[in-house]
Amino acid sequence: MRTAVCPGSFDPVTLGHVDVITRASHLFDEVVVAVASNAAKSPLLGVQERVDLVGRAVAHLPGVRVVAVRGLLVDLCRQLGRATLVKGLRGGADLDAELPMALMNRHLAGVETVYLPADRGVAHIASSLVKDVARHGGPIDDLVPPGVAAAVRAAFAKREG
Ligand code: COD
Repeated sequence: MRTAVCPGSFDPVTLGHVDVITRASHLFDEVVVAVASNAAKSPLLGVQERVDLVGRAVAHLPGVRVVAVRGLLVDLCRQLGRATLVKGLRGGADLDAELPMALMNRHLAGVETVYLPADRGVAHIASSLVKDVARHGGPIDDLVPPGVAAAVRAAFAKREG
């Protein structure tokens, strides 16, 4: 059984994430989407809400499930029988950020990382930009799966209220 782990902060999940997860599901027998924490980021949405939103966005994909991860990603990969990490690459900035992580994950546990080039139609989408547009009252509905825009707006309203 070939298992992929698609990790990310998913704060919030976007159509770019869904594209990578969908393509990974065509390449692997099983895909585990890992909602992890990025030490450099302070999330807008709680972990359970992120897991729920990703779960709804990928519910139509067979062989795909979503979990929350607290520790190291490589520990999850080991538990799954040395799963392969699958991530998306939008450009040079992603590569600069991703390469050290891939090398570290291989150093820690021999876990390999496979990169899928972002689809041109969604390569401009980043969770941080989605939040920035929403924070300023702009439209984000065509950047994220159904239900996510409302959750982001509600989170900002709660934060400001
Ligand atoms: N098109 C294609 N790919 C995309 C798009 C898009 N529009 N948007 C995002 N992606 C890709 C990103 O390039 C990334 O590969 C993935 O989707 C997730 O993106 P984010 O922004 O949701 O998540 P990040 O980058 O904040 O995730 C960082 C991790 C959580 C993976 C990292 O911090 C981590 O591994 N944490 C767990 C703890 C750990 O193991 N630390 C040691 C790391 S060596």
